[in-house]
Amino acid sequence: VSNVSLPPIVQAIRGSRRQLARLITKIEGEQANAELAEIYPHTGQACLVGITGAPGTGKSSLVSALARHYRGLAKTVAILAVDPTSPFTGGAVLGDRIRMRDLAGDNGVFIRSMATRGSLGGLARATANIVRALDAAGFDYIIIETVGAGQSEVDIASIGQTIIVVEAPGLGDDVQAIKAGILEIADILVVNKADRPGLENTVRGLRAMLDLGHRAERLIHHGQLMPVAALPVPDENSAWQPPIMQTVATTGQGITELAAQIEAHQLYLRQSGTLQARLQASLSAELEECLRDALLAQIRQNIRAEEFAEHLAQMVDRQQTPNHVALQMLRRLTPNQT
Ligand SMILES: Nc1nc2c(ncn2[C@@H]2O[C@H](COP(=O)(O)OP(=O)(O)OP(=O)(O)O)[C@@H](O)[C@H]2O)c(=O)[nH]1
Ligand SMILES: [Mg+2]
Repeated sequence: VSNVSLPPIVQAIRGSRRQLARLITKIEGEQANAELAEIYPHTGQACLVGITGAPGTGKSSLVSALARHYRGLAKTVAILAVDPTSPFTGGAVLGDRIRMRDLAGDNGVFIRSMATRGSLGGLARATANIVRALDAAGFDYIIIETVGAGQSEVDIASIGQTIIVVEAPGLGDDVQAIKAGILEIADILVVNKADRPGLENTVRGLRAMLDLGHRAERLIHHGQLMPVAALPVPDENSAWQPPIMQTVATTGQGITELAAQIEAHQLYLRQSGTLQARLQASLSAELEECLRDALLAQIRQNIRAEEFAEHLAQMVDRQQTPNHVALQMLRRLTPNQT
């Protein structure tokens, strides 16, 4: 039976790569609220893996190796690169393209790079919504690559479930390359390029930093509108301890072990209730963001330019505080209230 008569969004959900690509382009470029509402009930199935770390540590190579591993298990994989320097964006050196080639021709793999500019509502929200599209399209694994968490515009920790932080030996001062903040979001630490000299130092340095820091359970830090069930606080013994794995992404060494740790972490997230708690926290934060946007849009619609200028003048003249003006504007939206 031909799919062609079905609505594009249904085709995307049922596996049309062309319609999926179109949907993603739409999400990137414009308001896609109707589409997002339609795919939303189909989300929540995929395993979301975030891969981050300093430039050149081998993130893309690792993504490819993991994707190959999952394909070997007959699982489907979507790869989202949120990184202008990534080989996935096409700025690849020849070697990278050759390594990608077997993935690119595979129907069970979908590779997409994010346009870093011009995303409506910001790159972070576009990324989260594209992950939803990939999720609805039924990919078993969605791997998101971002460069240098912490400085990145995209908060990978609030999008991914299992966060892998990649380090490599011989990148300047071994452990200095890793910022304390990035360790906090790591569920799994990978020392890639384990075939390179300096491996022992890097691993030792990472272990020392892990032992030093109390690893606070990852939280969504944005303000929260609604009371959200507190994240479960696991006792010392049952809490997840981020393992330090060693890989050679270019040969596949250590990839099976890494995949096993990803499974273990996913199991932990589910059994401890952490996955559910994080979902509540991030949805609550997203709702708050949506409310803020919608309210602002309504207020802008209701306030004429002259009126705004008047308010502005009053604030400048120190007659009215911004807070007072804001409340006045808000009252205009809800005239029934006193
Ligand atoms: N020796 C060695 N080289 C590796 C390994 N993994 C990746 N490389 C090489 O390191 C270089 C960078 O690899 P990428 O996978 O592009 O690294 P990346 O972290 O994605 O880089 P950016 O996206 O630019 O930040 C490439 O030339 C890879 O071939 C490894 O395990 N061992
Ligand atoms: Mg890369």
